[in-house]
Amino acid sequence: GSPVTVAAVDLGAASGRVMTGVAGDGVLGLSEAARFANLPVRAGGTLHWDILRLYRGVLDGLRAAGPVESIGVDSWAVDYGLLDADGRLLGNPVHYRDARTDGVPDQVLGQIPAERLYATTGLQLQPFNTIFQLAAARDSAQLAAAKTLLLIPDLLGYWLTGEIGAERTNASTTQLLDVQSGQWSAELATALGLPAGLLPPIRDPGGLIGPVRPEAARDIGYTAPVTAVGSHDTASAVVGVPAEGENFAYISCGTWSLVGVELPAPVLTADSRRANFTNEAGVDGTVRYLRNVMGLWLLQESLRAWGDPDLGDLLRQAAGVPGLRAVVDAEDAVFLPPGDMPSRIAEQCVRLGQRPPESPAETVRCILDSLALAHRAAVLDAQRLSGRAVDVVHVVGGGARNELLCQLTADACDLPVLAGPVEATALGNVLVQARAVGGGSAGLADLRHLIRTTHTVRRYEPQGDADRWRAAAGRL
Ligand code: LFR
Repeated sequence: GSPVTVAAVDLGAASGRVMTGVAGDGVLGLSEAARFANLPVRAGGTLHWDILRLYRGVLDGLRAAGPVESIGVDSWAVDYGLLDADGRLLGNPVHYRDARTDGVPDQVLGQIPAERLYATTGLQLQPFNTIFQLAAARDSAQLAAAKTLLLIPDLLGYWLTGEIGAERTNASTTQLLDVQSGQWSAELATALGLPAGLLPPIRDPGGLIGPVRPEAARDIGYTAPVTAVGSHDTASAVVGVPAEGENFAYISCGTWSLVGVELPAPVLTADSRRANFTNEAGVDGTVRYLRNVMGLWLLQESLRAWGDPDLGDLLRQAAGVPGLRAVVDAEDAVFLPPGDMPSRIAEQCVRLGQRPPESPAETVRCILDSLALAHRAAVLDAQRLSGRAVDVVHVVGGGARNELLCQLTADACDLPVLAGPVEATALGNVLVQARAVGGGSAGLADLRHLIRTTHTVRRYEPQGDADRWRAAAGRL
């Protein structure tokens, strides 16, 4: 059909952006209407998201992007706001990196065995999963007063439209959704003692959430339908992977590296559980079979500790540091909380019997080698556990810009890496909206074909010595 113009709101852990997208037959373009910082705030001993500040950024961004024919919102996963019986927000959403879940997973697993939890939800164990955040808040006055839980994109969608719901891809990250039925698990909600009806009805990507309500329409300067997209940013990013066929792995590389394959059905074996692979819901009924790797967070948090020196310079120096001198386990939860990252990295190097990096350049090299090594492990495990063979690794997101990381990933995986687009998440968001508004019947393969014909990717051939990477993996 003729091209449609939509706005994609994409909130990341460090910044939010509103992109204007134009999509139609043979056409796919994206331009940035607004970008704003996302600065978490520690108050009263708790690390919060500044959600009203973010909503302000969304409204201003939509005004700059519009008028458009549809609006779609995606963000990071697992975090939520609680509404009271009047539909008012009860407090600021808590950041998934807050310490309130320390020790909580073990308590919950004492009540619900890990095997049972995996069979029900298919989800990886991460301390910050919504189920554990709710368990941490079990006896709070706030939860007692709560009538509705809304994940971050659903909360913004509610403010924009007045409509309540839980978009499926993001709901699947809570560890409260039944992977077989695709509905909330009554068993888990009861085990957690959640108020009845706290979890709103599930809605699918591509559906209409509702029109922008008059109050918000005044703020943005127009009205438009808000369309459900893959509201988990990683789900939209996977839509935005310009892959051909099915024998590909993807790395959605930003604050996190999400590494895995796309499958038609979940893998729920004991081996899969032990490898901490997750079966998150993808767009169009797919399964995002992947593992979380700590990602560029290791780098971002190190830069912060060093007073934000120039990243380009550091990366150039890091390229000159001999590789694989020291590596850390980029899936280790010690790296999860904010705080002094270079020290944590050095400590782990020492604990593993390696000489720790001394300069920032050496630390950056250690981080990139370690990420490449973790990418390798997850790509190998995904293939072994799912039976899906992989002949290429797509890197999308901000990490696709990092040439050294892309080359090291190709070397470590011993596979070609196709890097880009950087804005895969926004593209996935735009494409699902455009399909919904345009009434088309395109499948994911068609959407990806459109990305391939309108965007360039950069190819990295493996050049490393596979045995060296295998040996380095043995050190962890
Ligand atoms: C990436 C991401 C990951 C999720 C983490 C926490 O932005 O959404 O997929 O595990 O953030 O929500």
